[in-house]
Amino acid sequence: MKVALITGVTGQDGAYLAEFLLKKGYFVHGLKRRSSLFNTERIDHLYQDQHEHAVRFKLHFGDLTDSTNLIRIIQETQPDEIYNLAAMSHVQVSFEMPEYTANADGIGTLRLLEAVRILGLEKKTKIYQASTSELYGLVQAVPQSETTPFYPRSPYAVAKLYGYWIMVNYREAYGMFATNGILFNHESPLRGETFVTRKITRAAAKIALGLQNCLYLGNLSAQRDWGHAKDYVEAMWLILQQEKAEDYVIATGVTTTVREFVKMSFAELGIDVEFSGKDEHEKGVIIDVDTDKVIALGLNDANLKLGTTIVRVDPRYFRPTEVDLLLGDPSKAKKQLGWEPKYDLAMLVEDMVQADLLLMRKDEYLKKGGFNTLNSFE
Ligand code: NDP
Ligand code: GDR
Repeated sequence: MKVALITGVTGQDGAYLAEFLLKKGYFVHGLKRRSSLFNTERIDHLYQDQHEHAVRFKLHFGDLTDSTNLIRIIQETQPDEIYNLAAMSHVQVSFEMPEYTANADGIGTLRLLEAVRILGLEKKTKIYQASTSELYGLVQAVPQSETTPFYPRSPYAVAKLYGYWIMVNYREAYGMFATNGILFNHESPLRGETFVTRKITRAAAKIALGLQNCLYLGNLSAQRDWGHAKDYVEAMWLILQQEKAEDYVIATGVTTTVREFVKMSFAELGIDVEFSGKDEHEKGVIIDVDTDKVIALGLNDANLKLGTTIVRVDPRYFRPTEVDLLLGDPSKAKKQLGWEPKYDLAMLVEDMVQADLLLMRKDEYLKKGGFNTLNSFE
């Protein structure tokens, strides 16, 4: 039985990848951080009590900032494949926590590679590094491929740049099977709530149900190449099944603005919106711009009126340095890995909006039933 170790198993990709590998018959070990509240919501359905079952899924407490812990876990688990998905993954937050981000996302990758080397597993263990389209940053050329130069635009991207190159270096220096998947944005109903797509689909569902009035966003003109996380975890696995360790761009080859994603999300709920046309991207100025207005109603007409402003821009969400345009060229992955995404953007939006609608219907039900979900210790 093949053995995999996934760092970041409690995150969006970790959850989909764990499920994918379990279905393929792997024994899956996951690294999870200690937290004061349960943080395994995304993988609870995969977990079985080891007192009652012969399990193939085990969790280990650990952290990418702790070398000795990583060495011990790798020694105990002797993985054939390591998927390094753990990271402080929020670009805007990395401006607030640059040192921690460098430590976890940059040096953390080095710690894993060194742990494998110290344990003499260089020839046994294949390693996948979660590299990112954020490496391209300031646009040099589009579409972005494996040969496009990098120009990172955030502490997150700079840390990931270190992670990328240390993988290449260990591959060349020690002959390790060390690979980078340069993945463009990928989303799902499991996406963290503060990334823009999930923020939009959650808010759209709430607004449609009358549970929220307005959605505040930053730069609506940013363009992203959005795919579905389910498709992207398959690519991670394919990358490690190759004869030779190489780096691959994983993307859809289609780019879309945040503004368009807003419109598609509301349209999924039967709500047509139009953009006011005002210039909302004015850095450093407090503006309250009417952007997307309801022009036609759908789902529940009682909750919305024609002409209501449902999206406003808040400069708080503008980034000190922005990545304006990402558009990937996945030709190499399609040709060499035989990778083909099953979801397009419309299917992704539908999946996310419908999942959030279901979630928000629970809140609506509680509200109608007279329950107050706010807690107090007094
Ligand atoms: P998430 O933010 O959903 O998950 C990140 C995971 O890393 C979580 O399990 C988190 O734990 C864990 N983690 C954070 N810091 C540490 C640490 N110091 N030690 C151990 N674990 C830690 O990210 P995604 O699933 O979306 O992304 C997976 C990886 O792919 C990340 O490395 C990300 O940077 C990269 N990536 C993501 C893309 C995307 O569009 N989703 C695109 C390209 C790259 P906890 O649950 O406790 O917070
Ligand atoms: P990104 O994703 O920075 O591309 O990083 P995010 O969804 O955070 O931002 C995408 C774009 O939307 C703009 N935006 C907003 N973003 C957020 N989060 N919140 C807002 O309110 C908002 N309004 C507009 C942003 O400015 C940006 O241009 C993600 C992460 O998963 C990384 O870990 C990964 O490496 C890259 O994708 C590829």
